[in-house]
Amino acid sequence: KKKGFIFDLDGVIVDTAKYHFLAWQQLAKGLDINFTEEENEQLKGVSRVRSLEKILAWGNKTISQEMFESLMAKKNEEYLSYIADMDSEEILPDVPRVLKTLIDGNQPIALGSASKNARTILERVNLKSQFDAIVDGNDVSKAKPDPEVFLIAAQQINMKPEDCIVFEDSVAGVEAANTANMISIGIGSKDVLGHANYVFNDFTEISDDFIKSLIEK
Ligand code: B16
Ligand code: MG
Repeated sequence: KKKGFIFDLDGVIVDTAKYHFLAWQQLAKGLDINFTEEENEQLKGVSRVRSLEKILAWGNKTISQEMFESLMAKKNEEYLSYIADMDSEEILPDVPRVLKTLIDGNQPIALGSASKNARTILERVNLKSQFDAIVDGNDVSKAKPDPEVFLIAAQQINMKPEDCIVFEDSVAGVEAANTANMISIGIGSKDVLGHANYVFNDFTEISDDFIKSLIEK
């Protein structure tokens, strides 16, 4: 039997949320906006444009379109400087084991990320070759919670949505997977991801037997 396994990137394969946080915090500081880690939590899975809109709204700021574009570029430059130093040591625990189990079982694997930097990051951590398809922020017109990113990923690995399983760390991403009619597996806290079909704190809690049971379903 075959199932399509779709992985989110930030927060699932690597913890880049901390780098997004540093870059957004720097930007907020320049605008005299206080930006907290709790607010950063709400930016997980959210596109770059939408993230900046939210930060400006929290800080009660309005800026010109030109300024908006230039801040987005600045944020990304800063973020890129952090991810430039990444290597495979930053892959989250047991992600390589689960990928290996899937590859050994001939299961199609795709990436479904909101990030426009997804390919760069996968290259940095040396995982790009493990994916049969990569769909990221450059390929979609509608951001999570819209299911577009996962539906395109399913199409690219020739799987029906109902035969796909999505690993996600964000509220918006789990919602996107559910709307796509896929099985959603939340990676993180049950309190935040209670709307997922299954929730695990991280991949160390996901056994090979569990993966096999998903394939047999
Ligand atoms: P970029 P994911 C998302 O990635 C991040 O969770 C989110 O915090 C970020 O703003 C978004 O990518 C866009 O990233 O600025 O690199 O295009 O979790 O969907 O893999
Ligand atoms: Mg994520």
